[in-house]
Amino acid sequence: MQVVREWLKQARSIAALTGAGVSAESGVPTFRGSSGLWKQYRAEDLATPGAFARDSRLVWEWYDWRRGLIAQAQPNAGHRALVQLEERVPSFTLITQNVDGLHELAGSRNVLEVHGSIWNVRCISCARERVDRRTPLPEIPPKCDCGAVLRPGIVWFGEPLPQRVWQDAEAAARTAEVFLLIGTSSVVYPAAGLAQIAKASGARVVEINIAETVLSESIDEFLQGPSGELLPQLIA
Ligand code: BJW
Ligand code: ZN
Repeated sequence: MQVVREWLKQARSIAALTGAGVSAESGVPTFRGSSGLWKQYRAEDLATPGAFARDSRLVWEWYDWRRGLIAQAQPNAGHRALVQLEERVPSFTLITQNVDGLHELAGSRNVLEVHGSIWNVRCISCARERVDRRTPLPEIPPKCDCGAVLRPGIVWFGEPLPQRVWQDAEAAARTAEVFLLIGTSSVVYPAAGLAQIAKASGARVVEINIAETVLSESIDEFLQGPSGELLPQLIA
C-alpha cells in the first residue's frame, strides 16, 4: 500500500481502467459471479448482436432492469477518490468499461467509455442516436421515429469498440507511469489488454480487486479489498 502511495505521488501521468467492481458498492451488479445473473441468463447470452436479433424484447427487458438500478445508484467513495486523484496529477485518463455513467456523475472529467453508455440508444435502421434516460421505458422494445427498433448504445460481444475512444485509451496506457486496474475481472478483450500495453511500455501496474484475477500474477502490486475502501486510503 505504502509503495503504491509513493508511485501515485510521484507520477506525472496516470491511467486507470475500471470495471463493474468499482460500481458494486453503489448497488450496481457485476457481470460475473453470482450477483451477475439476471433471471437465468449470463451477460454473454444477452450482450450480443445475435441475441438482439433473436429476441430484442428479452434483451431490452434486461437493459430496462439495469437502467432502473443505475438510475437510483449514486457514486461511491471509490468513484470520488478517482476524482481527487485526477485533480492532483498533471495527466490523468480514466478508462472505464462501465456503461453506468457514475464516474462522470462523481465529477471525473477525462473519462473514456470504451463500452458505450446505457443511456445512449441508436436506431438499427437509420442509425440516429440519442440519449434516453426514461426508466422504465414506456415501450419495450423502444422505437425510433422512423418506425424501426432502437438498440442500446453499448458495445456487444463481437462488435468493435468506438475507434477514437479506443485510440485514446491505448495512447493513455502507453504513456502512463502508473496504470491502475480497478474492479475488473480482466477477461474481456481488448480492454483487458490495456494493462499489458501499459506494462510493456514501462508503467507500474497496480490492481485493486476483492479477489485475484487472471492478471494478478503478472502485475507489480495487487491490493486486495473493495475499491470504495482502498482508493480513498491510497490517495489520503
Ligand atoms: C470488486 C468489487 C469491489 C467486485 N471492489 N473489486 C478469446 C480471446 C480473446 C478475446 C475473445 C475471445 N473470444 C471472443 C473474444 C472477444 C470478446 C471477448 O473478450 N470475449 C471474452 C469473454 C473471451 N470481445 C469482444 O467481442 C469485444 N469486441 C471485439 O473484440 O471486437 C473485435 C472486432 C473488431 C473489428 C470488427 C468486429 C469486431 C467487445 C467486448 C464488449 C464487452 N461488452 C460487455 C457487455 C456490455 C453489456 C452491458 O454493459 O450492457 O461489457 S461484456 C461485460 O464485461 C461488460 C463489461 O464492461 C465487461 C467487463 O466486465 P468487468 O467490468 O470486468 O466485470 P466482471 O463482472 O467480469 O468483474 C467484476 C470484478 O470486480 C471481479 O473481478 C470482482 O472480483 C471485482 N469486484 N466487487 C473491487 N467492491
Ligand atoms: Zn430510425
